[in-house]
Amino acid sequence: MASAPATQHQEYVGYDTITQQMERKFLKRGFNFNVILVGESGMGKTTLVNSIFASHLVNSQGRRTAQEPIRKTTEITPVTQQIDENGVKCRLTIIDTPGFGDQCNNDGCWVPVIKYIKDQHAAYLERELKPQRERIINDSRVHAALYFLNPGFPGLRPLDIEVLKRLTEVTNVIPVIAKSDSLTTEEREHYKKKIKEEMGFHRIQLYPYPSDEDDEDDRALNLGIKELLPFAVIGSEDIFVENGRSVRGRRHVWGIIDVMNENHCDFIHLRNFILRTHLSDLIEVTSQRHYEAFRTQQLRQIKELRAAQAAQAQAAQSSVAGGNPQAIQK
Ligand SMILES: Nc1nc2c(ncn2[C@@H]2O[C@H](COP(=O)(O)OP(=O)(O)O)[C@@H](O)[C@H]2O)c(=O)[nH]1
Ligand SMILES: [Mg+2]
Repeated sequence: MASAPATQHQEYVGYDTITQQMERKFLKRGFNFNVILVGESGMGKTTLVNSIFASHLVNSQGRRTAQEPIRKTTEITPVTQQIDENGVKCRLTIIDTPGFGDQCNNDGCWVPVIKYIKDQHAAYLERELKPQRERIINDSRVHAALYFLNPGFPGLRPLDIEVLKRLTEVTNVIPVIAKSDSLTTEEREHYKKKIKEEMGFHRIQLYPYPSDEDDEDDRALNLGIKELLPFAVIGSEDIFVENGRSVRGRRHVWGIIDVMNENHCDFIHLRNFILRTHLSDLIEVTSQRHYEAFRTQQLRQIKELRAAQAAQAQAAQSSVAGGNPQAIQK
């Protein structure tokens, strides 16, 4: 009777350390994260970003007191800062855009924003196609767009629909209801429901997108996020001490709204979503979905242009040859 084969002894070879090796490389290299802010001026864009990245930002630009004049962003302004958390270096670029809907005629007010996003894709493609390309291409591609909805209007305005349709084609859009402290709980829920329905009706495709790579946990997480959208947020750059506890909030005559309290608003969910659960995915999806679509379209156009030029050159050559019988005999 043949004896059973001895169980094979597996020697530890150590390839499981690849995650640590990658982590070391990543720590040294750091990463870029680029967020664009889109919405009307005075909607709390600057305040929200400063609230999200809190103490990490050196020069916060929001208004701190009611006396400060409102600063108007008249052109697209990217501001990059290197921030560091536990040795992980992030080159964070916040791209502020001129307020939407501020003009009597808002036709085409989204054009510079879309152009900016496409320009970053074009710059990346150009560097990628260089014969001697850099080992690590500086990534200025926009990884997320925070879209600020006005709390004074219950639903999507035609301008929002127009902008969101175009914006979702080029980047990961995260809609937020700005200054949601101005809404009652019922209004907030009604507003959210209505916006979700209208987004569905207009086929506005929001991030996160379903992926074949998603497992059960990813699906559950993304479903939870979709339920929350649009995030009803409150921003503040002020810290108060209440019952011996530091609170980031807004002081009103009746008390302090705690920005971090999930019973008050979705701020903490938005922050966790962007930074703790989906940061790497936002970067990856930008590259694999939005940039890839741009790249395919550009390369196809270049190919078509070259084919047209070649056909033109050939036609010109044969017409020259046609006019000169000697040329044919040769
Ligand atoms: N009530 C309320 N006011 C806010 C909120 N966020 C910002 N603000 C105030 O709105 C004003 C404009 O904010 P700012 O961040 O400069 O708006 P931006 O023009 O969109 O960048 C400032 O006075 C802020 O203090 C918020 O969530 N709720
Ligand atoms: Mg601002």
